[in-house]
Amino acid sequence: MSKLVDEETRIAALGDIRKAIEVAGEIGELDIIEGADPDLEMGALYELSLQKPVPPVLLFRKIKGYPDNHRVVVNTRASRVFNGGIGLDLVRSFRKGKRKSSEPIPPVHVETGPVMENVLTGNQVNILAFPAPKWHAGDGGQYIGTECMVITKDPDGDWVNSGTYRVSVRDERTLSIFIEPGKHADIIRKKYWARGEHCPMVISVGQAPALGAVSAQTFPENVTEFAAAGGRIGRAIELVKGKITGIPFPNDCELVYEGFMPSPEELTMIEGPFGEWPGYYAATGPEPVLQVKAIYHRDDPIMTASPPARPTFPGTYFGTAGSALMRAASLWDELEAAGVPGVKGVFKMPGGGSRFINVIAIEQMHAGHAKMAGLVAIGCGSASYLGRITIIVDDDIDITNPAEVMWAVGTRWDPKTATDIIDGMWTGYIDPMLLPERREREDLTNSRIIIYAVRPFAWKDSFPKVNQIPKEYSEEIARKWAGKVSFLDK
Ligand SMILES: Cc1cc2nc3c(=O)[nH]c(=O)nc-3n(C[C@H](O)[C@H](O)[C@H](O)COP(=O)(O)O)c2cc1C
Ligand SMILES: [Mn+2]
Repeated sequence: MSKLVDEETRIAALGDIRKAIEVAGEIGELDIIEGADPDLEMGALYELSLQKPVPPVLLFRKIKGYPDNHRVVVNTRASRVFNGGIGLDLVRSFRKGKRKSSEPIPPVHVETGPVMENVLTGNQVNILAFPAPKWHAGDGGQYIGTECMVITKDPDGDWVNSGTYRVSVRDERTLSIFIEPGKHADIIRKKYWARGEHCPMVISVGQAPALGAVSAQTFPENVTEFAAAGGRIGRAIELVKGKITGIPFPNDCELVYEGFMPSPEELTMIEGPFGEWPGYYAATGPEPVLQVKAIYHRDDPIMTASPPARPTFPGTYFGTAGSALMRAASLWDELEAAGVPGVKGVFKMPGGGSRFINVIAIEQMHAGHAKMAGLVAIGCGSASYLGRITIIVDDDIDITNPAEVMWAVGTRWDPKTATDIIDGMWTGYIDPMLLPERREREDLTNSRIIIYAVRPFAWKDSFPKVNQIPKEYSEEIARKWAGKVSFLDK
């Protein structure tokens, strides 16, 4: 982890967006940008920042056309406030059992909080008053929600779910939300619709980094993301209830919308297209909308944003806002929970974003071990949606280095005998390779390949030895010849 920020400060920043921005300033990782145009200019500046492997926090204020103190912040979670480098240690630090306080802490209900500084209802509701950037030229709308929380409550129980799903502005009182079929808010909203009711919903578009993180992460059904966030910051998230729907939301959110979502039979609007993280415009079509009945906001709200960019920018190697790293950690947790032994590392290959290319290093223990890891990886909860390639390698491979992974594929993989291709897996509309006939039939499935690039277990001990000067000897020789052989000093 970064040596710049101590653990206590980091946890405080994780629980408070304003603190996170302050810390970014203190360590020289904050750029305050005044006067940028929300129509494409902010998006271009953001994408430029992703050329840095660990991008700085960009805080936009005095946004053209909006009140000076309505601010937008990007890169908070991807910044050096939370990430010190780009190795496997970072993945480890995101893992469940490896955190200081990994036990969930249930949220508590309180009467009020800063989010109630302004309560707007009835004719006061005007979504257009808040800066909603058009991030990319091809976008069919202004997207106010990219690092947001869409909060719904199971009508059959206590489960309150928070998921990040993109949100765009339709008009003064209407928001579009794109929720892939099968995501938790989709499962919950359908329960209301089956009863002939509109789905009550709350959307926060500015909140603590910990809340953004858990909302983008896949937890099992019936698990409340707020409890997971509480565990990470070591204190209960404080919730207030929406005055119209009773749906709870954190009391220090920056800007919150509350309303109802009628069923698609009753009302839809065209959503998208939107420049998506795989690097394309794939999903667009009629989607249900949120009819906003109330807005709550702090006096000088900060909208958190994490607009998608193609996963070839260095800043996205952990996925936009750190998702690749987080999803690698979740996959690692789930492999172990499923009983796969000897997992030494899990990483997401640069270029594949947070989902397309999994790489798993194992210390092979028995026949069929690699297959066990591969099949669990493509089927488990956190990696099932929208995958493509899973590569299993031996643990002598540095899986954070794509050249090493490709070396294993090139030299330890027999395509004919060491491959599984499995069809009918869960994908979504944003998959650019969703086959056209499947897209038309709403058959949101794709196929996966598992590449077993490991020394075959049965003859691994007689597998050709690796040709490399041992690291210790190499270092010893480098020391010995330093100052005498010029390339060694360069
Ligand atoms: C920046 C960002 C944007 C996202 N946008 C969407 C989206 O528009 N639609 C969607 O279904 N999932 C989106 N996701 C993925 C979901 O947040 C993720 O699958 C999460 O697990 C959803 O919560 P749930 O598991 O409670 O359904 C996004 C993730 C991130 C990090
Ligand atoms: Mn969930």
